[in-house]
Formats: sequence, C-alpha cells, structure tokens
Amino acid sequence: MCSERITEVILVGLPGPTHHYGGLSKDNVASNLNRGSVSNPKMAALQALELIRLLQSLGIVVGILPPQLRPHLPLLKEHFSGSDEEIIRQAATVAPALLEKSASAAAMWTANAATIAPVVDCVDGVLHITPANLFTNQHRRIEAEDTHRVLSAIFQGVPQCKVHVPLSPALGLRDEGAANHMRLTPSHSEKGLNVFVYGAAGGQNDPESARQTLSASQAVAKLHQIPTEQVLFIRQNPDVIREGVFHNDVIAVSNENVVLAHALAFDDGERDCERMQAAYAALYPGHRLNIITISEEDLLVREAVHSYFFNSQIVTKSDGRMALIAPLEVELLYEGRGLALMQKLCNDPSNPIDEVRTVDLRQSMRNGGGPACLRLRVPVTQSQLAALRAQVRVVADEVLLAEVTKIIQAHYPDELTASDLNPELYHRSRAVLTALSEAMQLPLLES
Ligand code: SUG
Repeated sequence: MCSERITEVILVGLPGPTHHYGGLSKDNVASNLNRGSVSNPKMAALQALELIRLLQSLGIVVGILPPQLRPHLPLLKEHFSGSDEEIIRQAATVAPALLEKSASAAAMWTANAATIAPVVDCVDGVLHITPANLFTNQHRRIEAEDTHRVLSAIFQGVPQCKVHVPLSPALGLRDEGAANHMRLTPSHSEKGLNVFVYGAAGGQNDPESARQTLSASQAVAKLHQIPTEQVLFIRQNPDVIREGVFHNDVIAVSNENVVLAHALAFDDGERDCERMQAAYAALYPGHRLNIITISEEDLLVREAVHSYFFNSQIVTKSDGRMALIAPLEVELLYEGRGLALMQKLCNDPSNPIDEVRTVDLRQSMRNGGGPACLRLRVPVTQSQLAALRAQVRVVADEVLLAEVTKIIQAHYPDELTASDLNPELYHRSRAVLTALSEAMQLPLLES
C-alpha cells in the first residue's frame, strides 16, 4: 500500500469542432455504418460535458483533455505546399480522403491517449505515462505527437511522474493505450495487477485488423517498471476482433476488484479468467476478484458491439460501492435487454455494483466511442493531485465547465460533413484551441 492515498483522476476527451463521420476505421462497425452522415460537433462536445458532470456527481475527480488542432497540417504538408489555406483547398480538391483523415477529431477518445501506471505499481515509485502511437490507422497516428506534448505540459510539475515518448512503430510495436489495459486491485491505493490485452502476437492467426501487438504491451510494461508478478498478458479472441471488437474495452471493462467481460472476450476463454484469478490471489491473499462474465445466450457479441454494453465505465463512488455508467444505447437497442442485464447485476449482492446510469453520447457513439473510450484513468497520490491542480487548470470545476461551455457555444458548428472541411473551419478550430488553452492554462499546441 502506498503511504499516500491514491485518487483516480479521469481525463475526459473533449470532442473538437471538426468531429465528423468519415468512416475512417475499417474495423469499427459504427464508424463504417455512419460514414458520410451529418455530425453535430457542438452537441458532441456538450454531451462530453454531461458525462463529466455525471462523473462529478458520483464523487469522481474529472479532468478535461482538450482537442487537437485539425486539420493536422503536417500530414497535408507531406503532399501540398503554399499557405495554410491553399494547402487545405488543394487537399479538398485533389485528396479529399486525406483531408478527412487530417481533420479527424478522434483524439477525443482518450482511452487511446496513453497507458498509465501509478507510483504504487512501479519499482521506481514513479507515475509512468506512455502515450500510444496509434499506428494502425493514419487518422489516429497523427495524434501521438501532440498527445505526448499535451500530457507533458499537464504533468510537468507533478512530482514522481514520467511522460515517455510513444513507442517506435518501426519496431512493430503497435500501441492503442489504456483501451487494452485493465488494472485490477483491491483498492486504487494498493498495487495493481496490470492486465495487458493484445490482438496480434506476430503469428498466422492474427486478424489483419488487430491494433495492439503483444510486443508493444510488453514494452510498455517494461518501460513502466512493473514487477513481473504484477503483469499478465492476455490475448483477445481473434474471432471477436473480426466481429468489430477493435479494442478490448469494446468487450471487457474493469474497476478495482471487478471485471465485467463477455464470455468470448479472450482467446483462452475461462482459462484466461483463471489466470487472472490466480495472479490476483497470489498478489492479494484473502481477497477475491469478481469476474462477471456475460454469456452469448444473454448478449451476442454482435449485440455487445452495437450497444457498447461493455464500453461502460465502472467507477468507485464516495461510499465505496460502484456505479456502471453505460451508453444510452443499452436502453435503446434490443428492447433494453442490455440495461436489464445491468440492473440484474446491481441487484446481485455478490458484486459491489449497485447503480447503473445511462448517458447520451450518441454523437461519439456513432463513431464507435462510448463512455469508456472518452476517459483516461490516471491514479495519482494526493501530493501529485495537488501539484496537478496548482500547475494547470485541467481538473474540472463549475467555473471551468462554464467557460468551456461558452467556448463550445461560440465556436462549434451545429452540423458538419466532409464538404465543410475548409480553411474557415481550420480557423475556427484554432480559435477554439486558443480559447481553451487560455482557460486551461495550457500552452497552445500546434504542430
Ligand atoms: O479508433 N473511431 C475510433 C473510436 C475509438 C474508440 N476507443 C476505444 N474503444 N477506446 C477508432 O476507431 C472513427 C472516426 C471516423 O470514422 O470518422 C474512429 O476513429
């Protein structure tokens, strides 16, 4: 146990003003289904603020991660030259698909921003942060550099903290961050069992779309100096990846001593659950890990993919009990079967979940981003939290939320399609980022 209490800060990603439906992720069912439909960036951002408010009402400390400047001009400059406006206009005419990728607001899904290990997990007693390289998709690869810069700016004054550079994809290390990582522990303040879930091990059975390599997960565990007995590598079931489970957090979610997963989530099924149980029991004698599995009879993988049942957040409330924050779709789809399953879990005294709250994130959901995608969990000590609050204005309070709301209302478009990706939108995005960086006391990041 750490001498200081550890609090989880949840960093919620704010959707940017270029949020649109580009159909950019081939392995992501929602992204494909909604390609070309009209988005509402303003509503997307306001929905993220509602998520923040809901988390706060449950006693969670929430921070905001600002959007990145889009279109990402460095990508366009590899192909075009001239002024910023000329480059965007040329791309719109000659390479609209590239312009869409460069304009993606995908940095909002902060579960993919980085992998985190708190001081209590690491041999050197340091909070380790490794931004993900997001190498698999071009529209996401462009996030890594600015994510590294923004996380460095946010955590620069935080003691015992190291922000690493993203892993080198040249070595075959493909990393999608915390979406493929579960930290299991009797309580946030105790050392964790770090479960890294990967899709590709470099073998013939690797699905083409697998985004996380075993080598990347191993590299992160090593970089973070986590002792071997606190690390487990589990392979995703390749069949579910092919069904649209592009990250582990589409099929499994955890919090402290609870894992909620589909029975088909892992390649070795029950044996993988037994491995988790055994590693947990060895680390915490006398403690029980609650692994709740949902069978194919209760919810088909396809239904889980469409409703994002498992892309819920499980959070520990002030009273020590847990709440499930689920996407509204669990209520709207399949006659509310998902929600009924969740309510059944709440009524089962053998697990600590006693409340389910649904949240309307439909703007983000239409691109395959649910409640769990929009958050990055950062467990910090009390002195780290104090330093974080002292350095930057990232932790949300009523005043910051009001300022951010004003910025959204002033600058965000109400509707957007690919044909609106023009120089004017770029200038709007700059105005948003300038206003946000002032409000949040962060440097203006423009690559
Ligand atoms: O990487 N969607 C994201 C969704 C990320 C969800 N994150 C987690 N599961 N943690 C992705 O596929 C779609 C963008 C578009 O099509 O316009 C997109 O990138």
